Amino acid sequence: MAELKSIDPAAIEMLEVAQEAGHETAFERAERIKPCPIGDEGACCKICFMGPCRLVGKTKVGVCGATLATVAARNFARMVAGGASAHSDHGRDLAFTLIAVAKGEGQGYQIRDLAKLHATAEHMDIPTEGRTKEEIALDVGNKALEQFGQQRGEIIFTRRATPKRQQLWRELGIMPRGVDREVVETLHRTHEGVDLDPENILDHAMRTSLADGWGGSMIATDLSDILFGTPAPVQTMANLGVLKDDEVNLVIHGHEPTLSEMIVVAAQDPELIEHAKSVGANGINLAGICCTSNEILMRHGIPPAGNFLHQELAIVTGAVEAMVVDVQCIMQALAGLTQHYHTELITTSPKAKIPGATHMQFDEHKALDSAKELVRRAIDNYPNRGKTHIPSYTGDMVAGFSHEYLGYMQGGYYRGSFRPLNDAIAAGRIRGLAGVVGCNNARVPQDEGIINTIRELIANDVLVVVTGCAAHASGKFGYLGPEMMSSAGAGLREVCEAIGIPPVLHLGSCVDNSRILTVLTQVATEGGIGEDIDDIPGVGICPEYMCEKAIAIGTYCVASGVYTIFGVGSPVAASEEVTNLISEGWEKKVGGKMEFHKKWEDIVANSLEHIDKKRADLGLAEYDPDRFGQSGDVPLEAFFATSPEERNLYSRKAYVEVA
Ligand code: XCC
Repeated sequence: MAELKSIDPAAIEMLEVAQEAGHETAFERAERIKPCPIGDEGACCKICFMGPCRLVGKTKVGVCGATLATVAARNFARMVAGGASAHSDHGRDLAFTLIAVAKGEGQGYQIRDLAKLHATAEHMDIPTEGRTKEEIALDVGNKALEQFGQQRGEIIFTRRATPKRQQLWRELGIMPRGVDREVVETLHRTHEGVDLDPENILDHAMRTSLADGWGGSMIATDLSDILFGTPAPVQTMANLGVLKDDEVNLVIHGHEPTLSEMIVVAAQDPELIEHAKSVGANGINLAGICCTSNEILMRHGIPPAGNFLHQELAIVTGAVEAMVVDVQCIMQALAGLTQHYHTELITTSPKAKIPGATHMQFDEHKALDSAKELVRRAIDNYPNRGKTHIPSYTGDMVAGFSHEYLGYMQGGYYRGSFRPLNDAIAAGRIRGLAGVVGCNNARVPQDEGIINTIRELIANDVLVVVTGCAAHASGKFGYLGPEMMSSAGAGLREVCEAIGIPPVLHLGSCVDNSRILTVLTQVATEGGIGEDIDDIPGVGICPEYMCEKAIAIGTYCVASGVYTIFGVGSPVAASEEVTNLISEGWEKKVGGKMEFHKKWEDIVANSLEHIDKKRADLGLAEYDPDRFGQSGDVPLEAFFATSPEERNLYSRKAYVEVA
């Protein structure tokens, strides 16, 4: 019954292959292991050893007297802290890398985007006049590091939010002070017998999430752009069909761009390519899974082999010589599964080892050497390859829409603005905006919620931005290609044609959800559709969430003013009080609210209703699907007829101008 597990034909095909071979994947395990009905809804407290207390039936409080609302709120806050830690630790590592590069100790790396370095320095009050890029980068790296350990004051990038929003955070006492401080305080408050007021716990969850979105994640995005280049449109393909039968396939999986960037360089090394040929392969083929994939996709057009639930399926093709992983979203099952294939699973982070995998620790000071070693290892494994089965599915896609590029597309490098977008929203050509982000979850059919939601939204003239595994899903189904223009509503289509963008824009990895915060703030400050994020006719959607990071992202979106809807089910469903606190309660406080709707139809309906309500609140023209006709021309085709160099004009130009 593979059909019910995924709507992706490549996944269905590979599940059958796995079944025939007698190998179990997450899809089957999810069927076999039913979720614990108590923990599932947030009603289990295992914070102390008088428990675990299960607050069901007649049991209204735990041994210590903790109520269901307190327990559910604590569980929720701990998820936020877990997610915020993951994103932020990633940001911290990039700060260390930037510092190493500034000191000339980062082998193989360089500062790629000077414009972004200068812009970031400016945001941090770091002088740039008459200083070398290394001097500036060292200060930026150190300032970024300070944000983690800072004990008082405000995380520096929160000043990128609208003045109104900053003021609100201060008044509510949820302005984040330092990344590590907020996370530690969450763990303290939710320790046995500390903060027992659900509302107070949840307020601090917002503060912690803001330290992620406007802190750790934003630092990760900015420093990655400085080091590896700010993305601009790239064309490629997505899905398991990008694996090659006659080449060495190296799949990079996880989240951090540091090592993968170097692997991209190493894979082009003529000596290594020669070596690949010497073992009988036609070349070296890189592909990605999860967000490491998004990082090298956005900047180099390296094709994604798929999203979260594709990691095991990639191994089952028998065509992967090495799967190199760093941190986050890596299933332990890979270790067992690779035992049945020639694939070598290689862990690279001291923070993330897997029993049964080969560990080759990555050192950013010897990055290129480490990367070459990994590529060589994959090549050496090619002769061990047995029977392969690569499904032939791929989707054509465009990625690489940084917020800088969006500004550029709407007015050029010097006059980049969000005016055209705001005008289109005000006029009703674009009904509203939606971010569709996040994971796959083996408890729901893979990609079903993501794809159906996006399809309905663009048909209803909602411009969609995507990140993370939702972006991979979009790519696999061709939703990121120019052809999708024809599936958009007439008004949206007109705008996309005029600006030259597809109706679904890939903004990057999960930490790059910080780009969405920046875009929304720019839209709000541009004027014409309100003055803060919660005025904008827009929604955030995570149809198939599975991890704590998604909850952290959702919470910082809400605290920034976004109506945020999750699919799958609610982790606080057991407590009506908490359910209300994070929806109506948070809406009263911060203008955004969090809801969970299992069916994608309900997600779409609630999104459109909210967008129309915001339009009405702003006094904008009522949305009318028939007002705008189809113009018939497709300038995007002209866009794709240009050379990749021309399309990368912005990055190149920025580099040249500032240098
Ligand atoms: Fe992981 Fe970022 Fe979720 Fe995909 S989307 S399953 S977090 S890779 Ni963020």
